Amino acid sequence: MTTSTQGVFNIGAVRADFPALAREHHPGTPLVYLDNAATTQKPRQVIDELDRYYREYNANVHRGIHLLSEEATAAYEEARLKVRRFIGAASRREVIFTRGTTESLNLVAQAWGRANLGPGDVVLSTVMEHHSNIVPWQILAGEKGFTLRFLSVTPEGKLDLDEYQRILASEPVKLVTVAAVSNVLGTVNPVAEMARLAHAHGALILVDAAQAVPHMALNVQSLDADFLAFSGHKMAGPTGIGVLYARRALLDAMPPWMGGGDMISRVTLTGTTWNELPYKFEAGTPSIAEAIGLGYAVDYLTGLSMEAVHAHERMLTSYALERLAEVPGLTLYGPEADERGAVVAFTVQGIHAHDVAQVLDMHGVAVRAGHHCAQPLHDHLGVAASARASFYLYNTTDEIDALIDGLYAARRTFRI
Ligand code: 7TS
Repeated sequence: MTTSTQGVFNIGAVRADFPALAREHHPGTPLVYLDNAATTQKPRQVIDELDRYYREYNANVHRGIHLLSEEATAAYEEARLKVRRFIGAASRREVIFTRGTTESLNLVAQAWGRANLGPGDVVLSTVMEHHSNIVPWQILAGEKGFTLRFLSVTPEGKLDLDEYQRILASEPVKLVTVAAVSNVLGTVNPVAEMARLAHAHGALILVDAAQAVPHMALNVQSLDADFLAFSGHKMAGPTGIGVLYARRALLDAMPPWMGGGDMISRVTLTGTTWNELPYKFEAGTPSIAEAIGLGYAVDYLTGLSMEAVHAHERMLTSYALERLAEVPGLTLYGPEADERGAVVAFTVQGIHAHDVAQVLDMHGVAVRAGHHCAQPLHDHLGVAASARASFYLYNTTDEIDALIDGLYAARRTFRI
């Protein structure tokens, strides 16, 4: 494993921050972790703070007047401020902590969608979405009677902006909901341009940034997003914590989704008034340790700089695309390196994607195989499953070489 400086930061020092990367995969085989689109590993800075929280200041937030509760509340709210700065939100009140992208998307559907969508309205999504940006809309469309439409994907794995403009110009689109980066094709969608066009036609835009916020500098105001969702666990943070960013005016007008503790101002047996933002949307005891951990992940990423993270991942992705193209019988999905994030999905002729992943696993290389929660996209591609390698800031070109060696081994195993 290389420990030399690679890309724009010291990769050896970065790798040393992630304890899991030092473990063996199987006895005697180093771990090559290339399943970062599913979840990333965590640096000791995050792990240590989770540990410290439970050892030293574990308490519920926004409730007690005792010292521990004050410390926990301060740390939880400090994490919100870190996230606010990281995504460039105008106010901390626009940063709502959820359990993850899935919950954030469901929150928009159930709170904003339920109050604003009905027969005659169109919600415009895309064929390349993760199920979590399709199913909540299908559930709601069944109840509220609006139409759910999907933009198609070109042979290069991109959205067709002409089709987008045609639909916006001719149909009563109220909401566009689109992934900033596809978790299968890796396509970086032109969400700023899509936001501009949506607004020009009186529609709002919801950006699923689960595969974007962890990998590139992103600013919700320059993007002009109305709603934006992401998960902590895909950006070196803990599981069980995510974010919904939304414009304040939208949040003010939206009814709450879940009812319970902390989201109320005054409850009587005949009625209830809501707490101020963002608490109106944070019912119940939140993921306190996880939010604090996310704040430390944000510090970690900021310390490296998102520009450096992005540059490193672009270098890895270009190298991976180049090397994968050498493998006989391999089909790559998605656009060229300069138009994609750090995700590479592929199939190998004559070998099922699960078998590819299994042979790679025997060689210590962790990738995901299957439909990656994007079945409509796989239907569109005409394959039931693909194998997927996805990179993060700690991966190296040596690890991509290990992936390629594993693929040649798979070809030998299956005598192809
Ligand atoms: N949207 C996109 C684009 C995603 O990639 C994922 C998770 C989600 C939403 C849902 O995020 P969650 O944190 O709420 O689960 N994607 C993947 C994946 O590609 N492999 O495992 C999870």
